[in-house]
Amino acid sequence: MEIKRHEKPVLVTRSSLPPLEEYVEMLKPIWDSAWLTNMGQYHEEFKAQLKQYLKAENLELFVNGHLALELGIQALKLEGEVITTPFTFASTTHAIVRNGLTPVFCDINDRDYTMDVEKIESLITDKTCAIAPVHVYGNICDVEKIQEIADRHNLKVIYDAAHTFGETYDGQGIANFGDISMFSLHATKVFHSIEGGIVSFKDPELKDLLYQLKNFGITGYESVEYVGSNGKMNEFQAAMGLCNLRHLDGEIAKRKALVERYRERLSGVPGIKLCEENPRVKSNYAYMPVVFDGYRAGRDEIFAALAEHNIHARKYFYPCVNSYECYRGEFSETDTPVAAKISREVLTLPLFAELPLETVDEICDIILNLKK
Ligand code: T4K
Repeated sequence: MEIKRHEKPVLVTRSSLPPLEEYVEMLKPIWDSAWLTNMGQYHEEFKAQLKQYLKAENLELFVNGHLALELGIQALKLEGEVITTPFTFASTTHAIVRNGLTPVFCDINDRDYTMDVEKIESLITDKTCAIAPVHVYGNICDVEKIQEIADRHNLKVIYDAAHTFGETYDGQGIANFGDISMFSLHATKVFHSIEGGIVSFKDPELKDLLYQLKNFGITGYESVEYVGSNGKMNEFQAAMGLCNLRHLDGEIAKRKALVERYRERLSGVPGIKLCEENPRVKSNYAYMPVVFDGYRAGRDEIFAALAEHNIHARKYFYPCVNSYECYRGEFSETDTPVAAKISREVLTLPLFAELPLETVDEICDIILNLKK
């Protein structure tokens, strides 16, 4: 049967929104108090609820995920080299570089595309101060091995946990691993506050510093002790986060059903690789990455075939960070061959709570019916 072109574009994701009335109701107290930002009532309430949901003792809120990561790294007061992954969004590396630190790229494994822990130690030098892995697509890194290496070499561990809101590992909130973890609450994420970010941290002493760094480094009415930034989450964001949190479990359940359908249809097909599932992880079903390795059509052909039907997958994450224009001459993707290969073969398929199951079937049909 011929698959019709969609009239409206099917995009890689679509922000979940609460019922409009629910959000409008939340806005009334903001109007009454005229307190719009700078750590208002919703900010505090949101923080308290997030601690519960994430099963995390220590966390701070930020205006977006990137600034959260940048300021989280600043709070650790590091110098030197940070071992990180090139298979990520621009933010991870930029946050390192904007802190005056030097990224050192470690390759990824080809099972779940997180940092290859067997390759970390050979990259450690006397300048290394931290390891900054990414739980990419919500796939949890080998947190035990990474911590063991960090402990042995006295290094900090900074997780870019942008994709992992609400996930657990052996029942433990993922926020509890490493020295800090950053969660993105961007509109495109499983859970969002329009824009937003969280830093969870192990050392409770970081609490005041993180709070001050997101508020220009101000430490009192007449004192500014740090060169901080403006990273404050406003009340409209916090209100959106509070509303969305009420609906989150239902949203994740819908995503789960869609991912299961994708997996049912695409797994076991020669040339198509899906991420290995980790039974220790409770997933949030953030992304649907598919790798085409030796399939009868290449990644770019599949991308184009879907686009002909007005279905727009994305090439997250292509190109690798170590081949960006802004880092040209400094790094090379030939140093991380697995990341370079996967980034040329991966496509993230549309996935969002309101995506109809029939569209998942159409996407799979388009992929599976492609002629050579
Ligand atoms: N670390 C990692 C590993 C990350 O992936 C990210 C962000 C960060 C750090 C930094 O966190 P934030 O500072 O962003 O909190 C998107 C997101 O903007 C970005 O948050 C995300 N990663 C990245 C993977 O994806 P783009 O440039 O692809 O976004 P865009 O505008 O093309 O949107 C993608 C699709 O989302 C659209 O086709 C439709 C849908 N969409 C988009 C927006 C803006 C909506 O449904 N609603 C919206 O409001 O980066």
